[in-house]
Amino acid sequence: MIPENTAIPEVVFIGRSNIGKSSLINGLVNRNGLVKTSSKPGHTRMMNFFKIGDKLSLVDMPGYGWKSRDEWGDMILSYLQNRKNLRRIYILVDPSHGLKDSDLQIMKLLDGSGLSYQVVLTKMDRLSRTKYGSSKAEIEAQLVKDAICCFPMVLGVSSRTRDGLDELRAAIVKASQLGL
Ligand SMILES: Nc1nc2c(ncn2[C@@H]2O[C@H](COP(=O)(O)OP(=O)(O)OP(=O)(O)O)[C@@H](O)[C@H]2O)c(=O)[nH]1
Ligand SMILES: [Mg+2]
Repeated sequence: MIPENTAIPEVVFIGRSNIGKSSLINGLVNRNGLVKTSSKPGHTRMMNFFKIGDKLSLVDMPGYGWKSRDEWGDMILSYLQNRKNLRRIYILVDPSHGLKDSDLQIMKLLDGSGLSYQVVLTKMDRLSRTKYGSSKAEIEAQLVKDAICCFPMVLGVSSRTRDGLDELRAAIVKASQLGL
């Protein structure tokens, strides 16, 4: 169930199934097991809202590009387009695989609706520094070419090693204008 529009700022994490959305929310709030994760794609089936005190909501989404693309599109696009308190959309991308067609399709939809988003690369721990760096550069070049409403800075995280989480938290605070 989607809570009514509230005044509490919200940020949402979207991306393909198994990309690490739910793990990232656990990492950000420092509570493993708050959100259920799984090595099987398609684990999260509904939108889940996690309130951080009464200041901020982190929203977990079912993955796209796995079985339920149509359902995903209708339900989630209408949420993204109508949510007044939504401060940023984070699109999670695996740097081992790069941008997939499904990512580009979603970005096109967001561009078409004038919704801004920022790309976060997940599972950084799986790549060497060099491989991560070259994948990030390639993704950034593609975004400059193909994406319109993309926030220019690409962030990187590992929920496993906790690398990049502080930078992402700072970005969320800034995007949400929390002024903590
Ligand atoms: N190595 C590594 N594995 C990770 C990381 N984050 C998540 N994983 C693994 O990736 C798998 C999927 O993680 P989830 O967080 O459930 O992914 P999700 O995007 O929520 O997936 P759906 O709910 O199916 O859309 C799990 O086996 C996690 O343990 C990470 O930073 N590093
Ligand atoms: Mg999930």
